[in-house]
Amino acid sequence: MQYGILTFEEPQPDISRKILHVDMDAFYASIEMRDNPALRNKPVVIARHPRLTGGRGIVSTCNYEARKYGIHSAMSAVEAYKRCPQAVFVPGRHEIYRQESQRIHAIYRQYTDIYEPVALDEAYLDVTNNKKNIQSGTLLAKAIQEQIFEETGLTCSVGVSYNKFVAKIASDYHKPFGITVIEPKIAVDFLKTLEIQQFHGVGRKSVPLFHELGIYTGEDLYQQSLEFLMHHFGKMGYSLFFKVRGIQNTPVKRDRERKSIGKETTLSQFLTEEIEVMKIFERLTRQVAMNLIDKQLSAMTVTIKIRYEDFETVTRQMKHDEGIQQFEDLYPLVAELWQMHGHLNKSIRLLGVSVSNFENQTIQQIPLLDNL
Ligand code: TTP
Ligand code: MG
Repeated sequence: MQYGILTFEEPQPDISRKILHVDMDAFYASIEMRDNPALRNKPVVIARHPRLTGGRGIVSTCNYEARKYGIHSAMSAVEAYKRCPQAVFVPGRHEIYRQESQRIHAIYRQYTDIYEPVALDEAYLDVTNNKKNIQSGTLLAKAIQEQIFEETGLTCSVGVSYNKFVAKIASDYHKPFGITVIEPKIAVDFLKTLEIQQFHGVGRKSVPLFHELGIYTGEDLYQQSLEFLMHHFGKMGYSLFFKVRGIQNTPVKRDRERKSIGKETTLSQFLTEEIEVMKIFERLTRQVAMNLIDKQLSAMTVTIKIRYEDFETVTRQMKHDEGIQQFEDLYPLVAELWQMHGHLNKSIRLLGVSVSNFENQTIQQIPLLDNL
C-alpha cells in the first residue's frame, strides 16, 4: 500500500474485540445534585465562588443546565460567574468523588477483569469474553448503565465498538445517559462525519493548525496522505491517519499490567535556576501522585529524568521499602534524587518524574470498599 512516498503492508483493523468506554455524565456535578436535591434544577458549577477566592479558581466541571450558558471545565470561575451570575458554585469534595469512583470500578469488575481506568469517571472495558456471558455489546452497556444508576444514583454514557478510540468517541456522542454502538462496517463513515476536534488527541491548540490546512472534518482528514500528516503533525499525524481509517489496535491495559506512570515536560524556556527546577518537579510530582491515587496504585520506585541543553539525558531512580502514593511522600524522594544527581552547569530542556514497581493493590482497596 502506497501512502505518498511511504510504503506499508495494508494495515487491517482488529475487529475481533468488543470494547466499551464508560464515561460518567457531569460526574462531580451529578454527585453534588444527588446529595443536595435543592441543586437539581439550578445551574451548578464545581469551583469555589470567585468572590471567596479573589477571582482565582478554575471550573472542574458543571451540570448540563450550566452548560447552556457556555460554561465548561477548565474555564476560570470568574468567567463562569460572568456568563451565569445566578449559578450555584460548589467547592469540590474530592474524597467523595474518589469513593464513588471506587464503587463504579467495583461494578466493572463484575463484568470483566480487563478494564483500564483513564480518569476517575472514565474507563475502557474489554468485554469480548465477559463474566456475564452476554454476547451483545448493547445489552452489556445497558446492564452496566442500569447497575451504576441503581447502586450510585448516577448516570453514565457508554460507547460500544471494536477499539478504544471509536468506543471513546461513541460514548461522547449521546450524552447524558446515552448508549452509542459503532459496528466495524460503519466505523469509517461515522469517523468521516466528525469535526476534527472530536478526534481524541487533537487538542484545542492544534485545531487552528488543522483548519489552516483545510482539515475541518474526518472526511478532510481521510483525504490526506500519511506523509503529509506526519510532516505537519509528527507522531499525532501518524496516529490520526490510521484512526480515521478505524484502525487502532492497542489493547485495554489492566492496571496490574501497567509498568510505570510518569509525566515529563519539555520546557519552552530552558531552566537555569534551582527554584524553577524545583517548581517543575513539584508540578510533575503532583500530577503523578494524582494519577496514582486515581488508579489506586502505590509505587516502590521513583525515577527522575533530566535532559540538558546539549541533549545529555540522565535518569536516576530510587527504591523505597513501602509503596508510595501521596505527593507528600513522593516529593522528598524526587528532591533528593535531584540533589544527588542533578546540576545546573548546563541549562535544562526537559524534566520528568515517573514511578514504577507497583505494590499489589487488592489489599489496599478492601478498606476503601468496606467503608461504603
Ligand atoms: P469529564 O468526563 O471530562 O466531564 P464530566 O463527567 O463532568 O462531564 P461529561 O458528561 O461531559 O463527561 O471529567 C470528569 C470529571 O473530572 C469532572 O466531573 C470533573 C473532573 N475534571 C476536572 O477536574 N478538570 C477538568 O478540566 C476536566 C475536563 C474534568
Ligand atoms: Mg464524564
